[in-house]
Amino acid sequence: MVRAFCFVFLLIITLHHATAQFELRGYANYMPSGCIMLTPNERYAEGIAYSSTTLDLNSYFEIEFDIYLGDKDELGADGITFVIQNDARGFDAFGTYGEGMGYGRFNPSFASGNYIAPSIAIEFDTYQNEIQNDPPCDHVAYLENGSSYHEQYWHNEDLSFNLEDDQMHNFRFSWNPETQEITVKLDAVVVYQGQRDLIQDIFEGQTEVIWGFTASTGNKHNLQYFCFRRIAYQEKPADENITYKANSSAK
Ligand SMILES: [Ca+2]
Ligand SMILES: [Ca+2]
Repeated sequence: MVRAFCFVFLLIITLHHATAQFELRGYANYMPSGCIMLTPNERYAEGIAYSSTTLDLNSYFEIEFDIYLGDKDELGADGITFVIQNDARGFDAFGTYGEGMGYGRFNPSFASGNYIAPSIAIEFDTYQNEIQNDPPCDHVAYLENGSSYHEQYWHNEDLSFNLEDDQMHNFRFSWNPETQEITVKLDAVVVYQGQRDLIQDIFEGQTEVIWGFTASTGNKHNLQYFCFRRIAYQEKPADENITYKANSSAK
């Protein structure tokens, strides 16, 4: 049993600190602080930053970063998305500006317009677009395949909920390949939890995927940026782990 416990310790999650490299597109740019600006405080801007290292969906991971969505509430827009994608355009994949937040389209039924797919995304939406079923306040929602429309959203049951408060907000996204569960936390509160077979139902069997952030502004605008904090990554359990489970149950 001692040996088994040692093996479990060897599986301790590997931490990668804030050294990730990003592919930048559009208005995205490094800031003196080391954070990455996605949009300046300007009209009709769009910026995208993808990690140059892909993720393996067979592995457990948790990604943590801080996001800044601006300091103008009524006059601010549009928000940031965290995206995981396998779009044929790779690091050049982008969506529509304005309410698309650089990820989706103005209307999911439109045949035209840029969007990122196959993909999933978490949006931090700071501007109400009724056609996307946005509530009148800022909110978080889970999106798929380049559609910005969402049936459900989280706004802390507060119709004055505001993310454009000139503060950093901590965001964590985790994926558990065993249970196929996605968990999203904003400022340590669970704001989304869902079960989805990402490999089969979204990425058509592909397990190596690109991840990063998109953002845009429209007629209204804010400075928007993110600061990468951490990836916790655990490789797929090896065969020895199965042996350990068998030993454990036989004791
Ligand atoms: Ca707001
Ligand atoms: Ca919106």
